Amino acid sequence: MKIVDAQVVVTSPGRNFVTLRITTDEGLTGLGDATLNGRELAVSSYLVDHVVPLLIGRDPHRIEDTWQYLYRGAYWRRGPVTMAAIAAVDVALWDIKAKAAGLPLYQLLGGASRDRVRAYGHASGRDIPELFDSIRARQAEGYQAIRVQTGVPGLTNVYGVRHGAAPAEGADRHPRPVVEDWDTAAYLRHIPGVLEAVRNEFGPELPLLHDAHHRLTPIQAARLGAALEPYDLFWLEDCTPAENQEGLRLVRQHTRTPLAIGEVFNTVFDYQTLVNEQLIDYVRSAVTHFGGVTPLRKLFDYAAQYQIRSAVHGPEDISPVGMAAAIHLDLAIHNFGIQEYSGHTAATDEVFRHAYTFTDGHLHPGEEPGIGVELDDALAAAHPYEAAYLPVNRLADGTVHDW
Ligand code: GCO
Ligand code: MG
Repeated sequence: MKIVDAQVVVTSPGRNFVTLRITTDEGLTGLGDATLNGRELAVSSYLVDHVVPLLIGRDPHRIEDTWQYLYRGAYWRRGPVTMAAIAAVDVALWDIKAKAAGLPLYQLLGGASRDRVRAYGHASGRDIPELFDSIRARQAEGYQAIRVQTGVPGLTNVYGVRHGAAPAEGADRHPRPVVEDWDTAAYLRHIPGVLEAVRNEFGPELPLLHDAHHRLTPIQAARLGAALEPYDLFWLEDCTPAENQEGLRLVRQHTRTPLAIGEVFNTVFDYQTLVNEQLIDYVRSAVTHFGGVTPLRKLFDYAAQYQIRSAVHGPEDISPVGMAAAIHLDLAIHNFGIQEYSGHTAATDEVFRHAYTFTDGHLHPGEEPGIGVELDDALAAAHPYEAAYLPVNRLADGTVHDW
């Protein structure tokens, strides 16, 4: 079998998605997600200008070899644009291989290690009553694990909380990033009381997660983790930016709140100290941003030696193609932890018809050969790209802060 064509489709059914479709001489096609929120066209160009010409004529079955060829062959390593592009190729080739075998992808990854995959959903509110309503709404949808985010008195915008028409955490369709405000001291004063109120209202059994979205220093994160211990979080996520992996030693020394990190990481090297020294409990990378199923499987196997579990990033900016690949992997690996899942708009689900299902708070990839996603080109074309950027944070004195 040979690759005869590869196309990049950029579509925006509510938000921008970048998809690679690889076609073989036997008529099999495979899809891969290359969406990088706010930098979509850079990945599209990387693929169209630099990768697609190299794919033509290659044997689609040689997934590991193609991965190494694209990673090592570029000379310039790592980085989100490169790794999202390689991820799209990797997933498209797995899709083709699984279709050629007539099997759903999870069967090629070793078969199911569980019957279904537990997902967590997002609840948020400007204040506690609104947050309670949001948690109840997620429970009504079936979610059995919930991430809680809340407004902070004195701040207009907080990560994960919707204000009017503005999206809670997505890239907004603006030609420039929207500016939001931030005050770490106000957040640290407010958030333990919120988690206490939620725990008291919803009881001891509901798994609760919280995302600090890279906004704290290690000592602030250490203090927050300790303050949240009585409320028994499933995890505290991205408590501090982790490019400086050693910073997590300080956090870990001071709290037994489980820690999850890694949605912005794109290679195993970003995790080495975190994993070797057991400084975290969950690895958060997405198939889409980590170079695909091939390297993410290796990361999970590495993490398993340290009893660290998976928690694949799954916000709305991972397309249904990236989500499907994640669910196949989740079903197959032994050290699965949890899968983030917020669903997509109805328009997105029409553009990307998928076999995976969400029932009683759990996902299943379905039994269609491949990853089980089809892209409707005509519908995709009806939703052209629109520039959209994630917000930036500024402190009261104007200093840029992590968003
Ligand atoms: C999460 C994340 C996301 C990011 C988004 C940025 O935990 O799901 O923090 O919502 O903010 O992926 O594009
Ligand atoms: Mg996050």
